[in-house]
Order: sequence, then C-alpha cells, then structure tokens
Amino acid sequence: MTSEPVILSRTQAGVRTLTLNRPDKLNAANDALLLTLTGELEAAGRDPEVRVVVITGAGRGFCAGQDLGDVSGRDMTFTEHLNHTYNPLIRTIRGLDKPVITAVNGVAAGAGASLALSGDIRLWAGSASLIEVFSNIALVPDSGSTWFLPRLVGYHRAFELMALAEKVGPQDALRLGLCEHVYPDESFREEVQQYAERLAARPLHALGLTKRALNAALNSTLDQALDLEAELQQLAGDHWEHEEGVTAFGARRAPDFRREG
Ligand code: LHQ
Repeated sequence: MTSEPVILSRTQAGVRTLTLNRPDKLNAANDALLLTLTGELEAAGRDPEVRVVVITGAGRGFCAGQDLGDVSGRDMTFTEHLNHTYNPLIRTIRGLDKPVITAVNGVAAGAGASLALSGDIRLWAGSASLIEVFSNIALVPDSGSTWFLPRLVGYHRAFELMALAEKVGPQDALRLGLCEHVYPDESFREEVQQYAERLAARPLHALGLTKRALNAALNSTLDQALDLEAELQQLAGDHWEHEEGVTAFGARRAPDFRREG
C-alpha cells in the first residue's frame, strides 16, 4: 500500500507550491511532515527554476500544530524535538534567500500559527484563522511565535492572544498586521498563484538581499542597519539585475528580471 506524501510539491511559472498534506488532521505536523518540508525548502533554495515558494495546506486547515496523537517525537525531550524539527524549519524559511509566501487557507494553530507568521508575505483565505493555542495544553508558544507576535502586535496583545488562546479571524488579522491580504475562499488558490507570479517577476537577487537586511535589522541598531545596507547595496549594484533595471528605465520599457544574467 502506498501512502500519500505528507508534502505535495508543484512548480508553475517559477512558483513552487509546497502543500502540507494531512487534511484529515488539519495538517497537524508529525516529524515526517516537518523534516520533508524543511528538505523541500532547502531544495527550492538551490533550484534555479524556483523564484518564489508558497507554503499552504490541503483541505480545510492550514496547520493545526503538533500532531498530538503522534508519539514519534516522544522518545526525545521537548527541547530535542524542537531543535530537531520545528526550529530548523523556521530558520530555513527565514534564511532562504527567496521570498516565502505562507498561504493560510484555514486554521493555523500552535506551531501552525508560528508557521503562518513566518512567511515573508502572508496571504489569508476568508475562512483562515490563527490561534496561539499552546496555553490550552499548558505549553509555551514555540516555533518562533514569541518572536514574531510581539514584533507585530506589541507585547500586550501578544500576551493576551497567547494567554486566552482566542481565535483571530481574517479582518482582525489584517488590522493587527498578521497578514497582508485576504482573498475569498473560492478564488484563494488562483489569487495566491497570481500574487506569487507577480513577486516572481521582481529582481530575485535584490529581494534576497532585502530579506537578509530586514531580518538583521529586526535585531540591530540604526548604525548596524546603515552599515549592512551599505555592504549589501554593493552586492546589489554589482549584479546584472541592477544594470537591467537602469537600462530598462532609460529605454522606457519594463525590466526583465527573469532572464539569465
Ligand atoms: C488534530 C490536531 C492536532 C492531531 C486537529 N493533532 N489531530 C511542539 C513540540 C512538541 C510538543 C508539542 O507541541 C509543539 C507545538 C504545538 O504545536 S502545541 C499545539 C498543538 N496543537 C493543538 O493543540 C491544536 C489542537 N486542535 C485544536 O485545537 C482544534 O482542532 C483546532 C482549533 C485547530 C480546529 O478546530 P475544529 O475546526 O473544530 O476542528 P476539529 O477539532 O474537529 O479537528 C478536525 C480533526 O483534526 C479532528 O479529527 P477527527 O478524527 O475527530 O475528525 C481532530 O482530532 C484533528 N486534529 N488538530 N494538533
């Protein structure tokens, strides 16, 4: 008997879509799902055909966090489990020098909420929601939630969301800055693909450096940010993308950042 792959992968117009595929459990994560997703992200980073990565969920959920029925992680301590699975995943997303879109199609709970927040761009369907559900089972928010959430909503709202584990819907998510756009359920997949293709037409090398600069700036002083900008601007300025952008501007045509340099 062949079992369904835990991650589905397809590539269209430079957009690699990785779909969490345990729909019966709202894509609750087991080790296989987490390790495969991390491997797929690394592979997408190396693949020149891939310009943008989309992470989404099959069925009505995005990701319900740790699969509470899966005991495969139980021969490890909680700390070992996080260091083996969730932490490398979140680090890979934030460290990838290509844009990652989290396309939140349904409920994102626990570590699934952290995953939803970890994207460079967060697109939500009308029926998406986010729950910092950890306190329901008397755990601490993990997989980056304690880092992402207070930066987005401030300490106090973050604490309240974590303490009460209340569901955040799309309109509140937009207002709080937990997502960039909300699209109707019926057209969600098409809207995500269209958005991702728009991003894929942008200058990939410059966007990778922008991602690096922003991530560093979240933890740096203004002086450090200015120094890093000056360093990275040299890398951007020396790249063919910059020449293409300037040439296109002068010629009053659209730049073609998809061509090989
Ligand atoms: C699930 C799950 C799930 C298994 C729904 N597991 N089956 C890291 C490292 C180490 C240890 C621990 O944790 C962590 C990080 C974490 O992520 S901790 C947080 C773990 N996640 C949760 O506590 C969420 C538990 N789920 C829920 O609270 C609800 O299911 C939510 C709010 C996500 C959705 O509620 P509903 O829309 O009402 O759906 P449902 O509850 O009816 O679930 C549908 C099915 O999915 C159901 O199965 P069934 O066979 O009855 O249809 C659930 O048992 C299953 N499912 N989450 N995490």
